Formats: sequence, C-alpha cells, structure tokens
Amino acid sequence: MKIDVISIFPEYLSPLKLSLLGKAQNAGLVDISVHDLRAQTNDNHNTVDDTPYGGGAGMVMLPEVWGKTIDSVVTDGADIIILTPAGKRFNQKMAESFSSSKQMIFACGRYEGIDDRVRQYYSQPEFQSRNIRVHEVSIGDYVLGGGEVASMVMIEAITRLIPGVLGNPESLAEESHNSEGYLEYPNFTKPQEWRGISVPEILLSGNHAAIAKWRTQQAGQRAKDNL
Ligand code: 6GU
Repeated sequence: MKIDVISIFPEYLSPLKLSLLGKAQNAGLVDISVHDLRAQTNDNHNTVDDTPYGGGAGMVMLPEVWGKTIDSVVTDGADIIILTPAGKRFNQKMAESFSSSKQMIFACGRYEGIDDRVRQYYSQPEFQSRNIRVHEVSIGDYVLGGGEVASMVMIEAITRLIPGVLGNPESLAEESHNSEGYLEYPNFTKPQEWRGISVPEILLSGNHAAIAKWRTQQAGQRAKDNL
C-alpha cells in the first residue's frame, strides 16, 4: 500500500517511522511519504489559508494548494481521506475495508478545515471512473487541532490488517474478538498473586468450557459497564 500524508507540519508525523510501521516499510509492505503542503505555495509568506466567504470565525485552507499537492501524488484506485471532526466516524469495519486499498492519501486539515471544493473536485466522474474515492473521516466525538494525529490513528489501525505486517497473524484470526476487533474479557498472566490480588480460580482450572463461559459472562458485564 502506498500512503501519502499531506500536512503543514510534516515533522508531526515522524512517529510513522517507528515500531511496527517502520518494520512494515523496511519489508516493502507499505510505502509512506509525508508531504509538506507549503511546498506547493508560491507567495513569500507560503500562505495556506484565508478568511471564510460568508464571514465567521477562523480561517479556511486554500483549495489550490491542496489541489496541486493531491494532483502530484494521486493515482488510479486511490482513497483520499479528508480528516475532519465533521466526517464519518472511523471504526474497525472501515479499517478493514481500507486495508486492501492501493493508495491512501491523508489530507490533514488545520484551522476551520479545507475549502469544500477540494472534496467536490475529486468526487467528480473523471475521478470516479479512475476508482478514486473521497472520504471525510473523523476519529471520534472531540475536536483536535488538526488531522495529523487522526491520520496516524487511522494508519496504525489500517496497516496492521495488511497481510504480513503483524508478526503474529493468530492475534488477528483468534476467536472471542468482538466486532471492533479486540478481546472483550479481562486478561491475566504471571504471577498468580500480585499485590494481594489473585487471578480468578477458574482460569487455573484447565476446564476450557467453563473458562469460555466465564469469559463470555465477563465480556457481557464489561459491555454493560461501558454504556
Ligand atoms: Cl479527523 N480532525 C480534527 N481536527 N478533529 C477531530 C478529528 C479529525 N476526529 C475527531 N476529532
């Protein structure tokens, strides 16, 4: 998968070189490039924003600088992600569907967002016929200063689903994961007693049917508690 992240703070995305993602890049499974939006500005101040038509607070990012940058990276089959708190909520299902994408382009907006004509432009039939799709995505119900951290959340969730990226594929395939992809029941390891708290006896019983039943019950309790 080719991943292009566009931001006015490219250094903000340096964690993408680390850990699992660093290894996945070295193994040739993903190819991540970070692009500085200001590289496509022409004026002395490297302007990327201006005041909104119709008035109101804040600044809006200019369409032309985004258009030039996206034009320079987009290829057939790309998914263009516009990161905005007004977007569709990201979840595990979306991560799974994006994990087979050829190219993901992350447009990290700052200020009050990106001129909506960027979304409109790349949604037109000439791009649709090249299998290029635009998605406005949010990672949750809170407001961040910009899309950079949100893009890293999405990249981590998506790339770990690409075959070969995870060291241990069993941890993806294992049962007892819920629809969001995580173990629902509480987990314990050594020692059997820690700071006066013991591991539940049932987990030491060797009775696999009873353990499975206990875990299902615990998962149900947790689901209720988290409502
Ligand atoms: Cl994608 N961007 C911003 N600025 N805030 C957010 C978000 C994205 N998702 C949740 N909050």
